[in-house]
Amino acid sequence: MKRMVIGMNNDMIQTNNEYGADQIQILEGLEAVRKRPGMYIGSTSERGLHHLVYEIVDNAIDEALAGYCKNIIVTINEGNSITVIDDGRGIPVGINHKAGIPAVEVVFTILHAGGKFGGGGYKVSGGLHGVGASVVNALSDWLEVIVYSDDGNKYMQRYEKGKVMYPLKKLGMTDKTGTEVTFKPDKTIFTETTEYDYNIIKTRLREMAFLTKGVRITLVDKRKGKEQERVFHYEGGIKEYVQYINRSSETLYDNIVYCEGEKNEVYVEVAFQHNSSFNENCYSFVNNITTPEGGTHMTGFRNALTKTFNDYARNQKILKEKDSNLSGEDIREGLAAIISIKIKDPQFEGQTKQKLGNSVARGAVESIVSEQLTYYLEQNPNVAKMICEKAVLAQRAREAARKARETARKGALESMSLPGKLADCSDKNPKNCEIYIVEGDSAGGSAKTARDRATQAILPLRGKILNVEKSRLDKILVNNEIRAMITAFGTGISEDFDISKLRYHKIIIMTDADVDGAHISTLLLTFLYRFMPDLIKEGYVYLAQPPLYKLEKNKKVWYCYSDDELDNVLKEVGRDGNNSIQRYKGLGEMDADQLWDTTMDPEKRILHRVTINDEEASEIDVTFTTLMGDKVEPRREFIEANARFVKNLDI
Ligand code: 1YM
Repeated sequence: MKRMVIGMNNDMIQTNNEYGADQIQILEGLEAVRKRPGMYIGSTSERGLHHLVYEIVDNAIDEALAGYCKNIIVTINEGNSITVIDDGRGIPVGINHKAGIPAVEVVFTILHAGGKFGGGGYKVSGGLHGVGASVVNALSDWLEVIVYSDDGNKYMQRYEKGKVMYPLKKLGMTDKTGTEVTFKPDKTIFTETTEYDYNIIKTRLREMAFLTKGVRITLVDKRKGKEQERVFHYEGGIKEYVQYINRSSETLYDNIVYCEGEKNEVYVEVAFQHNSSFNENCYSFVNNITTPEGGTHMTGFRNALTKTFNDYARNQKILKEKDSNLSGEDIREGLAAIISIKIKDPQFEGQTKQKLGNSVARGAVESIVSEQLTYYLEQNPNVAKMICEKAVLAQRAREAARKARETARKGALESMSLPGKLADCSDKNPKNCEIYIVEGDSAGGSAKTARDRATQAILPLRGKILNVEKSRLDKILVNNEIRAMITAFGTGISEDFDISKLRYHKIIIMTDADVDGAHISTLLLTFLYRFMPDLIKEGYVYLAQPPLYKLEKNKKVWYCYSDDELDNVLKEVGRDGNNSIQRYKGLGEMDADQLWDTTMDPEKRILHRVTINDEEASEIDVTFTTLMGDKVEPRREFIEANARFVKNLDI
């Protein structure tokens, strides 16, 4: 088929673009993508649906990294199509020699390599030369691209299910440059949902903006009733990211330590700042993609940190000759850090391909951070001293915790001696067993009577448990309520944690539906999240849902778990004088039978599984810090903003 030649001649493309439209490797047709979408975007669930947006935004971000694009606008349109606009150079419109079609058409219709989708079909690198655009096109009901070309013309092409509808056409003149892509995901591919979630896109765009300093990303929701808009623009890049992570924490010092450099073709950027908490919040990225399992870049950073601070502490005599070295963990106590590297051919390892394997990254990060941090500490002795002093305290606490654990190991924490308050179940197969953590002795008593003794264990907790956001491990380990839980679970804690020893495959938190109950649930979840995160990640933790109301009429009983439900039942049975409505204030108001019927009977009860999404880990971390940490103002703001979910929490 003969193709129309439009716009610039080919020589111009060759000289204007280092990349050159020619070099795109043509591999296979888009049909392959439609047949096996999971291979290209991971899944066709809500996650895959959102992935389409990131693929197109990645191309605009690449243009920003190349220094040509300053603004990106992402719009969720009515009907859930997405528009992404950038003000870069515009995708080249000249003819690609090999394919005989305009480069922009190649970008959208020919599946090409670039290292993006390697090993097992996982995405392994940031948008390189529009690699993902053809995948988005293949999985869209329709897609339209408009190029505002620097030849003064506007060009457009439309595709349906990946197929070209007409040759690239000139739309007239323009005085701006850039690319505009609008696509509507194909609902025959995304069978679960085609509805976009503003908050999911917002979180990712914020992250992209932090990682690409200077770029201005606007998110607009135009859907009826959901109209809103946000702008993300950080001149400070990852330095501002660290500030953002620490926004709810007391920081140990004002500065944000920043290192940047390039070595062996690895571009490295690191920023960090300590806060007064005991948690480590380090997030690493490779080519703007998060690596939740870390890898060589993370190892390089940790090595540099440990070595540099130990050297400094020895030189300054903060560590005496007889003192042992600070451990990496001691130095990272309260650390918030971002490690972001750019590397040509990233290799990912591990089951989920989320761990960087290139050893060149370890050396590059280690050497750049060691060198620049050594200099920084010399220039900023006050900051250096604060970090060292905190690390020394952490070292002492770690030593105390080790002793506490050792004593405990001989005593209460040894799984042989279960806590006295625990009413254990008789079945010993963890798969069949569940443990109810119950607030208060009286509810605990009812639960013990109500339970199925074979499979349900009850552990009553007295009063509020220790707030682990405000204590180190040594303190935590001597707290009776916490020890009782650790012993009952059987898994041990922190470094000793071993999930294979878990004695119950359901850990069910059952608290009153009131202020104190919500607070206790949050304290318990904070403890589990900080010290036994795998329990949550593996899906073993649940929240029980006791009813809010009991409605009686003509000797019939209804339990209602929300105001809406009560309303519905009342509509059904009629609102008249024969109704008696009881509002439950606590679990203690129910007798054993009622507790069983409403909250514990596996056939009828409502359980909410507690989950963590890796991509949102940094948000969850801040949520716990906000709810349980030192600063009051962010807590008030958070609770106001999330009133629907935590309206019962006290501040
Ligand atoms: C809304 C999505 O795709 N922007 C975009 C893409 C490209 C360029 C500029 C670009 C790249 C290069 C040269 C180069 C792409 N071009 C190609 C290819 N926004 C969006 N903005 N000139 C323009 O990489 O050298 C692929 S992506 F292959 F045609 F050059």
